[in-house]
Amino acid sequence: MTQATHLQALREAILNMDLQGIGEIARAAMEAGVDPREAITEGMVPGMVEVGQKFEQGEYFLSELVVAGEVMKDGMAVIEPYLASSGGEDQVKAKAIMATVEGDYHDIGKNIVVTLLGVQGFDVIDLGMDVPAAKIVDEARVHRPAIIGLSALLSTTMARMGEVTEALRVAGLRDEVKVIVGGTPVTPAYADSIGADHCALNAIEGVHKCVEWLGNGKEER
Ligand code: B12
Repeated sequence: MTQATHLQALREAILNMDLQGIGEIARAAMEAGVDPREAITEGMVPGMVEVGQKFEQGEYFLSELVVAGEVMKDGMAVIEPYLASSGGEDQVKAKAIMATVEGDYHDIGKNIVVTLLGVQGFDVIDLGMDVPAAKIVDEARVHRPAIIGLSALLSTTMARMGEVTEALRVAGLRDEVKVIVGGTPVTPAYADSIGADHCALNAIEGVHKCVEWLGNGKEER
């Protein structure tokens, strides 16, 4: 099997909601030496994008979204240990808080970012999904992270990101953290409008930005 065939098999496992097969497909890809980051971003993520398109077209329903989400999580469970052993570049040492904003139950993308930040040496405090702005501020007060990462997948919940940056400002914490936002509806223009520091194109680009920030003076707190 070629690298491309493994990536295709991963994509199809998500698209066909192959809950039984994903473990074996992901294991086979890892054992064949497929790069774990590519297995996620070039294999499973495009599968999820297609699932979303089928949902939009009325071909898939909510039950399919749920199962596809489970397949993705099972695939991630197999791939994650390989990410850890493939190592980061220059390991950074800093705290990062990650959360999916209030009202939003999409956590697959956020979990990928949590994993990749961990691989890069960040001490990640994962607050989970459906997290109110006040909770994020409380945790920031306790942990004093260098970075706060926010995820939103719904155009309706994206607005909650602005509540977080505002609450951080009111709490006097905004100037001591970098805020990075991501998720499909989030645009650089929106990120600018709420005073976020960066809008991630995807998990890998976002994590690179976090590493770059640390190299540019945001030291461990
Ligand atoms: C799986 C899924 C679900 C699952 C979520 C399971 C879970 N545990 O996450 C379930 C079934 C729960 C679900 C529910 C709903 N969903 Co849904 N869902 C999806 C789907 C198919 C895939 C999302 C996903 O996981 N993608 C894969 C991951 C890896 O991609 P990602 O999240 O974008 O993350 C990547 C980047 O964006 C980035 N990233 C993300 N966040 C962050 C943050 C930072 C800091 C950084 C650096 C990077 C980063 O990194 C990731 C990797 O590169 C999308 C379709 C789509 N194409 O996005 C719809 C989609 C997001 N859902 C949608 C809808 C409408 C719903 C529901 C309202 C459906 C309903 N009628 O009830 C509910 C809402 C529930 C709620 N309150 O949140 C719409 C949203 C439309 C909109 N613009 O608002 C979409 C776009 C489907 C569609 N095309 O209509 N959903």
